[in-house]
Amino acid sequence: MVVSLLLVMVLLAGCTLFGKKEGTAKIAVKLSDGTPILSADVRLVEGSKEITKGTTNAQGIVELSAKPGSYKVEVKIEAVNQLVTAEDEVAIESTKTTTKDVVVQDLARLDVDFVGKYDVELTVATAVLKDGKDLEVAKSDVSKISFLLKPGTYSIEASADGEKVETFEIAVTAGGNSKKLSLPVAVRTNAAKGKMYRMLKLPREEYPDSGSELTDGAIPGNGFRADGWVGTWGQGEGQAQGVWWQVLVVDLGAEQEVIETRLYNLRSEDVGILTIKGVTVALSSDGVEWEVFDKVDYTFSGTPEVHTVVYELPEDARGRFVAFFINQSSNWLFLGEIEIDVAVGGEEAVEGDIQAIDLTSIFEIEN
Ligand SMILES: [Ca+2]
Repeated sequence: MVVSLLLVMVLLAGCTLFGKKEGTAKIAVKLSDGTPILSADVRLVEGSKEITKGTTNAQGIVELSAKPGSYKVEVKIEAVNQLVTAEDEVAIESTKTTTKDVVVQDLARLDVDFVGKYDVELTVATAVLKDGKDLEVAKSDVSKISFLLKPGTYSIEASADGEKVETFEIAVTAGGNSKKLSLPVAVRTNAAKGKMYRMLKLPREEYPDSGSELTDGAIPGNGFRADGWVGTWGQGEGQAQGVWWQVLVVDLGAEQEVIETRLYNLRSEDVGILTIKGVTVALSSDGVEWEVFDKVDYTFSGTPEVHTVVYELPEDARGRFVAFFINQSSNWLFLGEIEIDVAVGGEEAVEGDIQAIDLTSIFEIEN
């Protein structure tokens, strides 16, 4: 008992007499303009012996503890295509935190943000950094990229949808460099979902519309008895024998850049339900003035029952109301869903009322 108590006293005394308590070096690794350097490896070295090490955090800071004394600070940074090093010194005092900035000269950080049409953040399929010589660093599926590199002139080749490749020349100076690179690519969304629509020829009793079947986001299954098919008859007043059609209009709620429409329709040949023969699309911002685009014929291939009739609008076509003139192959038209892709970020508020639209006047209907 006495012996162990003595031992404790000796140990306590030893601490204060022979070993001083540790202190901390708070080391900030920066570029010449103060931009923090993340993920830099930092070592405290005494003579040639490594005492402790760490990696800088998102603020470019690492805290290293060691006994009081003077140390060499060694910094290693993985830059593009090369390892960059820097050295400095720090004096650590017992129980204190010493702040030390290590500034790395002649190094740059390049932060790139990709945006598409309407400044919407874009994920590029590939971004390739080049320096005009042998350097080539590719990154895939990114919306933001960051490089640590030597100051100089670089180029970035970006492709967003596989087809559109743009090359940007970038002058990079020592310190932080932020660039926003804009690609002529729209981010798409189906704006018809949940929206109101009207059709000229109302659904038949047997295949009714709850009022939202065509924009509820659900595509019905095969067979005319499957849930969600809205059946209308193409026959109507004033029509020539053997010509069947329907007029439909969707209210997107705001003016949009319309890229593509898709009409899901049923072909069940044995019961006389055939695919759409052709579609004409018209756009309007107020529901009164219409821009009518060219008719697109649909030729079905294969045997699937559910067909998708795709209509691509010319570039920069805009409207709040999207009208369809549907040429049918037979008297029956079974529609299950309407999708209208618009460019995200391009909406603009406009006045209009879908109920006030005269559905018979949009297209020059041949009687
Ligand atoms: Ca549906």
